Amino acid sequence: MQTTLIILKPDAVQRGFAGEIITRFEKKGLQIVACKMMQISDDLAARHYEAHKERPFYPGLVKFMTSSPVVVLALRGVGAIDISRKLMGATFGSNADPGTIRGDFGLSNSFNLIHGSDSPEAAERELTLFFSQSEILNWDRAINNWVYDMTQGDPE
Ligand code: 3AN
Repeated sequence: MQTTLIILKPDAVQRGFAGEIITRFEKKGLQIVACKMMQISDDLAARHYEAHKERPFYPGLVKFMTSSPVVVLALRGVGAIDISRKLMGATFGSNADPGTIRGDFGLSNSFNLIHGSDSPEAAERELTLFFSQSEILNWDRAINNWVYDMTQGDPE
């Protein structure tokens, strides 16, 4: 099982899409193991986006991410990182495929609704930035035996 960090960005929250976006992940079968609303500080945004700090879009990105509350989630499942990014679609709504979150809900080339970790290393780093250990709940989900084929022991 992988756990990934998802951020519903200020535009998603302001436009009232938080519920619909979370529903897409739930319907797919990913398990919510942490969820909270928060306002990202300048310091947290800087740490989260440190890989991009020399990029021309960095100041605008930090301003956007700190401008209004976000909803952060930890989602768990087999292949959760890649599955989440497929559900999100290409980076900007202008060229994301219909059927994806970014393709269906946005058209901007800077406001793009959602962040998802792009590798297991990024997920580990980002989960630690946004959640304390006690905020991630390792709960047994009753529907697991129907989301996954568990007949061989491992989730398939
Ligand atoms: P993704 O979120 O699809 O992994 P990346 O890793 O290419 O996209 O970019 C990281 C973040 O930087 C994106 N979430 C996006 O919001 C922002 N970003 C990338 N390119 C631009 C740009 N040209 N203008 C504004 N923001 C950008």
